Amino acid sequence: MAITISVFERALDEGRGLARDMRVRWALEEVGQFYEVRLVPWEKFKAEAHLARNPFGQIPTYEEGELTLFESGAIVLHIAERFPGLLPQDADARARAIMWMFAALSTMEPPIMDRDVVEYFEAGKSWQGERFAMVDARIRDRLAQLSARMGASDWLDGAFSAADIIMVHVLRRLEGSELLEEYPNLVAYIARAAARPAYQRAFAAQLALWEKAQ
Ligand code: GTB
Repeated sequence: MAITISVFERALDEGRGLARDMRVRWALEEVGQFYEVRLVPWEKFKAEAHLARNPFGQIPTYEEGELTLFESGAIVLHIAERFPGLLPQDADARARAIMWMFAALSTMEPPIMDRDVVEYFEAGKSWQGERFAMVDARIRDRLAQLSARMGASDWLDGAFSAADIIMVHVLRRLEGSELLEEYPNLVAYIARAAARPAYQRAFAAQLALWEKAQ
């Protein structure tokens, strides 16, 4: 069945692959599924046609036959359940992989996204420095806890899974902040994931879009 995802017509991250369609592309590449891309220009995010796909007017969205999904975590979980390769067969291991997906989305990602809010939307505000320090302290706590749990493991829990896709993509948003460098095992974790051929195909696809838009 044909798969279509909605992505930024023109992302603002200069092809760094930080927008959340990267997770979906990566998951589809891991399971070997071809997909079409619908380019959504900024001015159409809140247009009726896109709101019908995602009531919040965001990307990514995912269409497969009659099914339309939004929320990158739900989409990656669906892909992992629909196609083999991204979730363990063993029921307990599968539950743990899904737990890690939630951990990435609801425990790691919020303070990391807050940092962008402080950096871009609170620039010039009198409280920006204080907020930066507070948010960075929260992020450091989370990174230290994740780093301690991962130790020398290659992946979050046994074999590579959908949870690693989400977690690595969440962590990548910190690249360039120097926060990650305090945790060499997390830096190595991201590098290991980024070396995967599926990651590289997904990254190249979104980069090509950005380059074409120049
Ligand atoms: N929880 C949702 C999910 O995981 O799917 C969040 C989706 C989301 O925030 N999407 C952003 C969006 O559509 C794009 S990814 N924003 C438009 C809006 O809310 O109206 C975040 C993002 C935004 C911009 C860049 N950039 O320009 O480089 C990168 C990433």
